[in-house]
Amino acid sequence: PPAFDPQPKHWGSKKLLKKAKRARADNENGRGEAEKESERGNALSGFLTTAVLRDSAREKNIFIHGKLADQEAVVILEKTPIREDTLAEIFSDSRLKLDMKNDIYSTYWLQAPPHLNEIKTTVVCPATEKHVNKYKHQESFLVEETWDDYQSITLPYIQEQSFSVQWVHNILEKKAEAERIVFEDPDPEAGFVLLPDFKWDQKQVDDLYLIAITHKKDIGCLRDLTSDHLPLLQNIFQKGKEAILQRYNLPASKLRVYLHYQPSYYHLHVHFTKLGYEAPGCGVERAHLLADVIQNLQSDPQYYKTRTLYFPLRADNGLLGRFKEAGRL
Ligand code: GTA
Repeated sequence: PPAFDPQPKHWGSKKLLKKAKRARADNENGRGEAEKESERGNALSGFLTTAVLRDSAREKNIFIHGKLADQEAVVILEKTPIREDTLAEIFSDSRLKLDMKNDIYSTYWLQAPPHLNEIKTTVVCPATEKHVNKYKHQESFLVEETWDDYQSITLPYIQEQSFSVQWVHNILEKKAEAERIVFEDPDPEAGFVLLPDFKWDQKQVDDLYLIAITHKKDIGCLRDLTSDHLPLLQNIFQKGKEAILQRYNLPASKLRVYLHYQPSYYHLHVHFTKLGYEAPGCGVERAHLLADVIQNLQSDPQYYKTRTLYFPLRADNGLLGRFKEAGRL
């Protein structure tokens, strides 16, 4: 396969490029901020660990709750995949310490050059209790939600309790991540912004993960969709796939394109991940293929306002408590 080039080859429009350049210059949350941050030194040096929320030897990550300058914070540390294009440098420029040798078998500790040994680090600060709970390892329960349940239990809960979507508005208004945008259709009705998900380090396409965020701000989730939204959904599907082919050389047959129900953030967005990469939340109990959503709405304009939907909730999710109180679990 061709070498993966993380530099943008294609932008949605010249206007977007100009806008992004402007944003880069004065953006408080975007790249400007990233540069200022690295000049300031290690912002995590004062981080005090309160508890390990979860860790996985197989996934090579750890989710930590702690305090950063007296504010609650969650820090996620994750080892990144070893890229084929770095192998030559790893073999030639590393230090190698023998661990053990037995007949034809030997193991070593290889100390790679620092730039090939980085840990992807995600910081949520200030973090709410809901963030802390979200990242804890917890038992899950499958919930069965009728349209009536949605209206009487789920909707009131998400109106009171859902995560802020300020980060989404920052992206749409080019106040953050403007330089990361891969494609934009600026149409206010059918338009969207396509950019790398913050779980993806963009260093290899094997775990490609982008999200398409709608310009329309009044669609929260699957339950709000009717056939009126077909032009929007078809536009995201078509142009999202085209942009990914052009930028990452990955055809539609290699993509898993889906929506989450329930999502964490109630502003409509579509996940584009590489087929074969087991992204968190890509299982059948949470992911709804965009192709299926489109067909369901074509055959019944009110499909998502009539069907019972199933989704998993973690043990201390407040919505699970509401379903229990209502005798629905
Ligand atoms: N570009 O600021 C952002 C941003 N935020 C705040 C969230 N996202 C962002 N993307 C950009 N900039 O895929 C992304 C999320 C997610 C999507 C929202 O927006 O990464 P959703 O509404 O359906 O919510 O999608 P979802 O999937 O529950 O959210 P999330 O955060 O991905 O959590 C699901 C599970 O993924 C977590 O429980 C955890 O198991 C795992 N996870 C989350 N973050 C990480 C991480 N950094 N590293 C490894 N695993 C993670």
